Amino acid sequence: KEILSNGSNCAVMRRDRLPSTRMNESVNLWSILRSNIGKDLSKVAMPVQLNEPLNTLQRLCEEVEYCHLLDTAANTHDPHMRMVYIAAFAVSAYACSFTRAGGKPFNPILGETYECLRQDKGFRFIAEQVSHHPPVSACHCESKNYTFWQDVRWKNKFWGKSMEIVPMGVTHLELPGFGDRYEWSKVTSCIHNILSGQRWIEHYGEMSIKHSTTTGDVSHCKVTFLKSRSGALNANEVEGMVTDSNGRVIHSLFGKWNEALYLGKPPSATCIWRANPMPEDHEQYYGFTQFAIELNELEEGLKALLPLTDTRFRPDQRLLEEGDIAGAEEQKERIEVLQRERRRVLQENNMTHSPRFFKRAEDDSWVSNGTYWDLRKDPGFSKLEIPVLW
Ligand code: PIF
Repeated sequence: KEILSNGSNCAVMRRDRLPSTRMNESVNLWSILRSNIGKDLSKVAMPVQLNEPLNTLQRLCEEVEYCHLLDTAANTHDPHMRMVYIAAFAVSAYACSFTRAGGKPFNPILGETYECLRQDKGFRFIAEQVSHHPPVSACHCESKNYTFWQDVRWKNKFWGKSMEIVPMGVTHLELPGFGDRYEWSKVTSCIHNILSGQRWIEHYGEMSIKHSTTTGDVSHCKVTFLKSRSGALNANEVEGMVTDSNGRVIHSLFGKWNEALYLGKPPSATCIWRANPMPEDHEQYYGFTQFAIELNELEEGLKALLPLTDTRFRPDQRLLEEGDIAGAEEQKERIEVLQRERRRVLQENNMTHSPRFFKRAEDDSWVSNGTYWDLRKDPGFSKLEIPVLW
């Protein structure tokens, strides 16, 4: 186990296992879906048993697991090679989903926050649930080499045997060293066999990564996530093309979003990114990667530093992590009632909720208001008035 500092100047050992395995699901999802036909499923409270012990804010943090690709990009002078690393990073965000079709993340409570400070990886990440209906999660991740931010909202389409998740929102990245800005959007995800059989996840569609600098457009990368033909060997394949400002192809990429991405053409291709090996017994532990296992860990030194709105303090998610399904369900319902109560009070007073750490940008996206880490340092969240969410 690696020994790391968590920002409180105390060394921590990161856990390599969740406290409890996943219990067998005994939910009749069909009866829930059947009684909600035509309804927006994000407005239906689902049984906690369908969840994994992580929430959408933490799922956004998982997208930066392979941030070393951004560090490499930030140290690469050739703009087209920089784009290759950015494309690999954008693809790598999907790797963890391969083993995760079995459960859905917790839907964060409005105002719930999550921080992840990884000095070993050189970044600090914050996220906040900025809207409840529709659910919108915003995040901001910074390091000396890059700034990464996005807000995510999903549209669900239930097709009977499968469910399509269509993401909305733009992912942004800046490399201050070069004055580079990149923007892309996510592809469609589909959970197959939603009601019976082995669930599996597929991603398909085109991701267009636009690169711009203050001097104008420099390059572009189109990454295609291929739909698998049934029984074919092409599952999870991706193909990419980096083009210059004249549309000329400079680099080609190929690989699988769950395994690796290569630059060039076989057989003389170079591996740009490879997914980390999975922990032993991961099937019993929600299919979590090592990075995912660490996300909800509440180390001793961290407790006093976090705002009480941090996901790590959310009791239903913690109880599920510990294997107490009945306790988790009871808490989930209690917390949802509290949230409805707060919503009612706001409505009665003709007020709307304002996120604490994010603000609307001109293009309607959510960006950090830059206050989180300053407040954490001085006066410290324990000295501030923090809303009680649970
Ligand atoms: C509750 O969220 P759930 C509902 O929003 C409910 O309307 C609300 O009450 P209110 C509760 O307070 C909420 O807790 C429902 C929904 C949430 C998402 C978006 O957690 C991410 O009970 C979806 O869940 C990603 O879930 C899915 O939406 C990736 O979290 C797999 O729609 C869904 C998911 C559909 C089920 C998929 C099952 C896969 C195994 O009174 O305030 O309205």
